[in-house]
Amino acid sequence: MKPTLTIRGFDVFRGYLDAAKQREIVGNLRSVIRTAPLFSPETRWGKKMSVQMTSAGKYGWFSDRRGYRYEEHHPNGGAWPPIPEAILRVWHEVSGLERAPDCCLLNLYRASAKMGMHQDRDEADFSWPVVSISLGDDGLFRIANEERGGKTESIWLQSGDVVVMGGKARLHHHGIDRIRSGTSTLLQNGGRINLTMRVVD
Ligand code: MD3
Ligand code: FE
Repeated sequence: MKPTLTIRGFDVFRGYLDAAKQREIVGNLRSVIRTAPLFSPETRWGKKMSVQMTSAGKYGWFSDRRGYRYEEHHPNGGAWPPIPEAILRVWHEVSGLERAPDCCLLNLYRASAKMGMHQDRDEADFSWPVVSISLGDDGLFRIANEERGGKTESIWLQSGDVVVMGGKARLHHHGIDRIRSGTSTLLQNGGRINLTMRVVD
């Protein structure tokens, strides 16, 4: 399948998930959150992130003053729930990989939440792609370079969009500048959910 557009090596599949599929996935996520409640991680500098998170899969992403890492347990001590089938299907379809991801990280952005520019480098092998699914309100996604600084490009990600970050793009800096509230009715309380599937080991 061909991406709608490619921006700095990121393949964007616009409207990949129709409304019914998006609702199915949101239903699955409600059960994930019941088992593994959302929390706001602390950065290395002890500041609470504005994004709320949880995970599904063998590993979940976690952060506190000790640093960024993957953990086999939720901060409440329980195992992370399995990654829902409908989400795994998207990974296999767009990546073409047989191997399943080890982690599905769920980021919830309420109206004023954002995510600063960063690289994802807590995984062991950067040759595996990362696949992202956007649900709910539009989010302004900013893409920079592998090196710090330099020119950036932005695109609005909408509910149902899927993005594949592989190859050289895997180590590009990126972030979410802002959320456009009220652009989607998918989530009862508004906001934006982003799912990222990763191979961790
Ligand atoms: C490029 N999430 O969870 S998704 C993240 O919308 C993250 O919540 C953003 O950055 C969000 O780490 C952006 C797009 C994305 C995700 C992972 C990447 C881009 C990526 C990993 C490597 C390179
Ligand atoms: Fe990231």
